Amino acid sequence: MSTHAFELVIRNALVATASDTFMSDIGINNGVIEQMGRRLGPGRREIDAAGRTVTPGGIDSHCHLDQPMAPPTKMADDFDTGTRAAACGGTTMVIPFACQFKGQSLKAAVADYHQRANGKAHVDYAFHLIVSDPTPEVLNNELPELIAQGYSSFKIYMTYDDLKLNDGEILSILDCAKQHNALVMVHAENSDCIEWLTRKLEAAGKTAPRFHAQSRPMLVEREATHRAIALSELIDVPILLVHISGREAVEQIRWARGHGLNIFAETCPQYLFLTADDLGIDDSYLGAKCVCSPPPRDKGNQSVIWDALAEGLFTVFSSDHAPFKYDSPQGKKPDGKEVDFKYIPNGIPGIETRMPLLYSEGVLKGRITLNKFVELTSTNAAKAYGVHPRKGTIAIGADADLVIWDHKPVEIKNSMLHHEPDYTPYEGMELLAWPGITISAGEVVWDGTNFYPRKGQGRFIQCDAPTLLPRRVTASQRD
Ligand code: DUC
Ligand code: ZN
Ligand code: ZN
Repeated sequence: MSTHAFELVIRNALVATASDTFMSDIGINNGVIEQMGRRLGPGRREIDAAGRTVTPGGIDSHCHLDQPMAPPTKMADDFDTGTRAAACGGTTMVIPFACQFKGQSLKAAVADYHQRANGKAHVDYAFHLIVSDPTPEVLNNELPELIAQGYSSFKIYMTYDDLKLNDGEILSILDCAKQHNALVMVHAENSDCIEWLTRKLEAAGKTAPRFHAQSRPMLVEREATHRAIALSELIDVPILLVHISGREAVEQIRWARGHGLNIFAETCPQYLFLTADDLGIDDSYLGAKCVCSPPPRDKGNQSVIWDALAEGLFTVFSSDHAPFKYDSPQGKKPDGKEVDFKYIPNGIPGIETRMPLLYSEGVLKGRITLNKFVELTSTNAAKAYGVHPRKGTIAIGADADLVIWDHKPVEIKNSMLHHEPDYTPYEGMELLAWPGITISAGEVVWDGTNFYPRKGQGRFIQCDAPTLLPRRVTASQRD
């Protein structure tokens, strides 16, 4: 019989959850937190965390990995390299998207995405769905069955020709989500305005990467955000607005909340640390590196996003990691060419930098509390996507997914990151901290210097209904 009470004990941790900060040891067996308290029994392996903060592993609830794209474009990260980078940046669960092509069955999209993930992930994962073709079969049969099987969230688009839905289609999807207790994530930008502005810019010869930002001004996000809120109000179902970029959209969300509507929202690092100027580096094609949608705005909008994070307007902080190489015919230079902005693949890498950016610039610089950091990077995502309390907190019975933080100066360089893209938009930024140890299901997967692969050991996690709000019950069920 083993003389060890635990496979792993983390001693003297300053544990932070979304609500509390306290000193504790953490005793781990079989990948699960079995005991917490002071002076726990011995572990086969022990880590002394004295003087260091321990938070729940991050949940990156908006990232794109190996999502099928129209050739020549191809995402640079798959479930192997994407979850490797996630782990080294303190993220222990990812939720990328199984994307339905128009004309495709949703179940076929899910089956294909499982093939892509199978045997590759180093940390646990779940899938959101992207619904681009809400046929009666999808709405009446596929979605209800998939929700019951553990896919309880789906993203819909109000822009992008191959994905966008009209308002009637959006209403049908919201109604389905209401009936089956799922959460709809909305990409809110007005498609017709973007198309019209793009044509005007092209006619004026304004096709460099920096004009991407001018083709999608804040107004187009504000209008679509307002419309999405109205559609959700009409159906009386919560929605989560993704990648909110600045003041005008924040105002819409604040208005909705003020009127008692259950509107949730997400923002991302690019809206705190980049501006539209980053799309115009030297007025050269380099700006393509930061082309994403919605585009980064300006310093004033960055402040609005910081304030809204601190105040609790945002529910989750995700990366929207959409990984393309800059100098690649499959990436930002389709077929090897410097193309007009409208043909540049949208998205930037950020799965590894998301947690350290917010910890350093948010917590250590006094903009948000440590508990707010935990809520935004882990706990609320676990609740929104139905994996709490197994994920998203540090508690007896929860998965042992943890980050032990090192407070030390770190200059971000792409060469130290573990993703595949050949750049990071945050090159040269100086941070005050980095994950010193990441633990996934009780195993050290990153020790601050080395990555310890767990390829194929990352598990597919079925998602239950969201628990951000009390469960809806009818009057007869209540009485
Ligand atoms: N915008 C999206 O909506 N998804 C991926 C990347 C991006 O820029
Ligand atoms: Zn989007
Ligand atoms: Zn996205």
